[in-house]
Amino acid sequence: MVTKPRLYSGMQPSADSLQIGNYIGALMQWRDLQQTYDAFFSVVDLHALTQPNDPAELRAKTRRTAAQYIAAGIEPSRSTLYVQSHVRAHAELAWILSTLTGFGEAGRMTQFKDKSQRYGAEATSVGLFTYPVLMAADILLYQTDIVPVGDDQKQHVELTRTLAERFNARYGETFHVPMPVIQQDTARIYDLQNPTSKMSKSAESDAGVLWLLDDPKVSAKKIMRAVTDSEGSVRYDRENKPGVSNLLVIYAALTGRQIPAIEDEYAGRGYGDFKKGLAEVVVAEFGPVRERALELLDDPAELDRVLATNAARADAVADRTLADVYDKMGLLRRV
Ligand code: AQP
Repeated sequence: MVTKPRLYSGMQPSADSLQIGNYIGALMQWRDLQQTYDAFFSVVDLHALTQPNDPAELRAKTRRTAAQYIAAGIEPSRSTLYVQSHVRAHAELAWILSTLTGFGEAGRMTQFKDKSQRYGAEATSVGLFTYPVLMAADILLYQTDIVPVGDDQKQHVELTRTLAERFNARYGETFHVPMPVIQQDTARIYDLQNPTSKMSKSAESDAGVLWLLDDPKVSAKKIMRAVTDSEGSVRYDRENKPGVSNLLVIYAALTGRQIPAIEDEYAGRGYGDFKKGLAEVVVAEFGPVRERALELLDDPAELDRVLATNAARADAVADRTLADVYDKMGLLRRV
């Protein structure tokens, strides 16, 4: 049997719904990649704890995120789709790796610098500081070959590689050293009201975010109200026409068409027509995803069962790696 190369990726359950950036930038690619990779897709709830959470809400968001993975086409019988905290080895390996990470090394992570500045010293936890070490554990537990990530996570994958190489050099060949696969810039989606900022689950205003679980009428309304410019021509120019360019990128990503072909179709027509066309595309794509996600959420016991089966599959791989790590480091085996 030829074994497929392994892939690891995840998203935080930080909102009730995923947004179209998560769909285009991650889920659509995961859906394709699961055909050729032995894929592990996690709902990274332990990472979500680096921000304040209401316990009942976190539980609900975790289920909702998993349901949206499945509704978007991640097949839990093909890929290992699980909740991070269900696999205890993540937290255990994170501790081990933290003993190999330099304090200064962790302090150089730009995402920590950005986020800690945003939250302020009082709201910045040690967990936020060690977040990249937990991410390294996520990846290394599965002997991962590739990690598809956004540009902002590249530095964390570099740290993961460094830690794997350091461990291997100190204790002998143990970890596979993973490669980041950086999502292309064209897959980056911006806020509809503020088209120079990345669309984000934690955006301050809802008006610029297209949620996967939005009612279709709401999605259409948000698109009709998206910020454009006064030129009136449907033309891609990221620098001078960020709003229209963003809408073109969404249109192209969801239809698989090239941007110039879409520009041609709407040449000489106004933004109203273009937005109406895009709203139809978005509603046609999200409608079935939303319906399927809501169906899955209607039967939480069945969803939990699927997640448990997948967690057991993840456990089997993760436990093997962790046992090897403990052994190599000289931790006494329990008999
Ligand atoms: N706007 C975006 N365009 C393209 N891809 C995006 N992703 C997120 N936003 C966009 C991709 O979705 C995955 C989600 O990763 P995450 O949940 O760990 O956090 P994130 O990247 O920080 O996403 P959000 O939506 O902005 O969440 P919050 O607000 O919680 O921080 C990643 O693969 C990411 O590249």
